[in-house]
Amino acid sequence: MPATAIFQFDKPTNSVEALRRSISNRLVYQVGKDLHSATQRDWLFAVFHAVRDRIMDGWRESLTQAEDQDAKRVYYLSLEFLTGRALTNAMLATDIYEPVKQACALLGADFDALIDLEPDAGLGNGGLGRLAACFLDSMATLGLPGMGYGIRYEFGMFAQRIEHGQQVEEPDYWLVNGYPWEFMRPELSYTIRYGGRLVPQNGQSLWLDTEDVIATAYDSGVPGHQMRSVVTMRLWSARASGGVNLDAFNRGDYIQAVEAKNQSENVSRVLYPDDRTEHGHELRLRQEYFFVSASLQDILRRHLKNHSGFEQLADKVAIHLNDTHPALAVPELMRLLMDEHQLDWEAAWGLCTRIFSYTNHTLMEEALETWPVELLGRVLPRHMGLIFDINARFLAEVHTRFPDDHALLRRISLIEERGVRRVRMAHLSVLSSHKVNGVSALHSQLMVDTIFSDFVRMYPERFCNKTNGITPRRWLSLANPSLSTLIDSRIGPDWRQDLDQLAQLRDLADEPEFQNAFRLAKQQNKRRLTDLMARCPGVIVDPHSLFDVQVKRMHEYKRQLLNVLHVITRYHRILAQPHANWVPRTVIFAGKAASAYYMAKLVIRLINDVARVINNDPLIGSLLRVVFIPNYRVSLAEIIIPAANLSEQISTAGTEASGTGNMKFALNGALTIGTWDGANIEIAEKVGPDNIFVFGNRAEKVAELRGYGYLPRSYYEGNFDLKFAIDRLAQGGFSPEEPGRYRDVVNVLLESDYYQLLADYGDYCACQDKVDDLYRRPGAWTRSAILNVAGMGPFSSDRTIREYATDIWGVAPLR
Ligand code: T68
Repeated sequence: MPATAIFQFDKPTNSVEALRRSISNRLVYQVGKDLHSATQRDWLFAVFHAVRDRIMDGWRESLTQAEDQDAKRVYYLSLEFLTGRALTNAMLATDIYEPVKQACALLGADFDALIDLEPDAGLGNGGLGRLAACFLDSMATLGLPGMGYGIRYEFGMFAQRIEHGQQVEEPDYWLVNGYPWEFMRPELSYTIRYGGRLVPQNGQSLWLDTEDVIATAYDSGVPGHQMRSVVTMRLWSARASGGVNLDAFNRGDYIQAVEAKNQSENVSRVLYPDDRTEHGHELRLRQEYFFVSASLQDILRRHLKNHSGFEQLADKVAIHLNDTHPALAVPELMRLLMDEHQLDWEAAWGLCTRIFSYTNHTLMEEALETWPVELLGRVLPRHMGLIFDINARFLAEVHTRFPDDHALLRRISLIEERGVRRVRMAHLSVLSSHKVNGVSALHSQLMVDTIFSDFVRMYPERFCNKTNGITPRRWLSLANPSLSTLIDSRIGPDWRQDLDQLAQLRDLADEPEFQNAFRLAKQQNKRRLTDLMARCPGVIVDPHSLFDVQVKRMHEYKRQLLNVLHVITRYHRILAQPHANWVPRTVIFAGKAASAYYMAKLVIRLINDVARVINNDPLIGSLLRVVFIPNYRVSLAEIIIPAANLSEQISTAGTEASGTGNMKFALNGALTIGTWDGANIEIAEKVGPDNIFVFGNRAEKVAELRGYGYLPRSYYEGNFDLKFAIDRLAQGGFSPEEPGRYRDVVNVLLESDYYQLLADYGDYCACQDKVDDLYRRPGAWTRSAILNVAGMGPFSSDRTIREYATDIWGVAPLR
């Protein structure tokens, strides 16, 4: 009998009864418990396994199809995947949410409680990492052959506690109880080499005496909507290559024997929690090379399984660099092709420039990655040599095309020569990629006008825009069941995979019945958040007040401080005219600050101090409340965002590359108050200028002010409310126990104010008054909110990924 006939198994089905049996079986045979001994977490794991079983057939099928069709695949290389929780998303994708819930009820397991026990996979800092997670969801939903490659950090983004108003970081040991969603693949292990020395031999370079670390694959399945396909997210974990040091062990020094092992396993230990400025750390460099090398070895192995050489590599493989963090993939592919597979330079480089593409996520000088030549040369000597070779050939080409422009050579070189010599990773990425994209129309334009203008002269056809998007499955269907059910009742459920269908809601925007139902859904979400805030941080708010929300990383350019200045002004105005017709507001903040980012941490403290003063002022009553919700993360965003009335997107124009939170809020029926920045601009175009509150200087004006000498004091002197707010801060009005606590905040505002808060303050406050005016007219407000939802079709990450697939990667959906 053929093996395939012997190999039979029971495909799981999705009835409540089948699920009840699966969960019971998994509890007994996988978790090792029974009805009487099971803890809440045991139930969670049993459910996890039962649900995972139900994506396996689809997952295998996706892999088999890609292989059978010899399809071109895209590999998305990202140092961050901020996926959050997996279970509810998977139940929705497989259409078993309700049956699982019922099965749990039959078994006496508390469904809501166990769902809430799942830790977030917080393997990212913010927008960039969350974008990668949305992209995998969309790839799966579109049926695109591809994978995500990253690092399986043992510690994800730190957990944030607020103690006496200040941020305290705690390690996020999310794997401590195991992670039942993943599969360890020990057979997929690769050696990653560091250090050592180069020995020239027959025109080749031998890389000898390296310190080695083993990378082992852990796979998670990302199921697409209705299981169209399942995409693999393959994360690498580090293991010491030599086990324990036997010499030391035999000398009886056990601790020293395991020390080296611990050292090399550090490479996948922890996510760097600084999303901008953390450069020059050797461990970070090792992390970047670690996952890039493992991924490339894996990609070439897969290719050679079905192809005899590399002639077709660029027709079968597209590799995307999510920012420059994986840019070492370029010299690593060169090394693998030349040193391990004996291709010559031209062949290897030709393949690179057809295979790689690169997304830039920021124009900020301090966020552009560079590595000291000394460090790179020590940790990765072969790669440093290859980068020099790439650069030499490149500069020769530049010189040929622009023979008289010596300044150009210095500006465009892969090596920054001023001061300590450093490798410019963005230049390496642009040079090696056939496409380079920004993440919103404005950002892509600024990108070609500023940081890459020299490269545009050389390779104009490379540059393009791909405006970001978000997955409607997680950010509407999962996060906002109330609104999703309402939408389903009017236009059916297919918007989940075709978000443009939301445009049909435009016809309902004036219908009183729909408006009422829409308001009711929002009110349910506001109650959910009100309850959460009552538990933590323990602030009672009026669920009918206007929920004004700013949640995102704490950063000076995102200007949470501008929001605070408005809050202070509002507070003073209410005190001055307590009986005016105020719209009650709850101003909500959440977000983490990098642990070494002094200003960002000080703003967190200020928010908490301001909250304490205002929330305890009996003269204010419920007209104004300020809440800082600790430990912002994906699962918290899923509760906060659907409850918002107003979305704060107030970065200095020209600084926020795109923003994706802005899209999540609008999709959930919040109105935006925002600057003419990033994707706010495109949102305004799609929802209509009457349905968004735009304020502040535009990017050209910001640059102009910076150029002519910006004088923050002139705004301070010229605006009574602003002066009053800043003076109160300076006098310790919100920190009477330590009047000088916010001296640095005041100094930054008055002396430099790089992000021009004071220039935008007046317009911002005026715009906030317009917000109040509209909120006083519930019909008009709700109409605008509905039109926001209706206009969000283009911001589905399905649209974004379709564009990447066609314009950049050249991959097509599986048949
Ligand atoms: C964000 N960038 C952009 N960076 O700020 C945001 N950086 O406008 C955009 O919407 C988003 O990317 C997606 O394109 C980041 O989130 C990082 O997280 C980061 C992490 C490590 C190092 C540098």
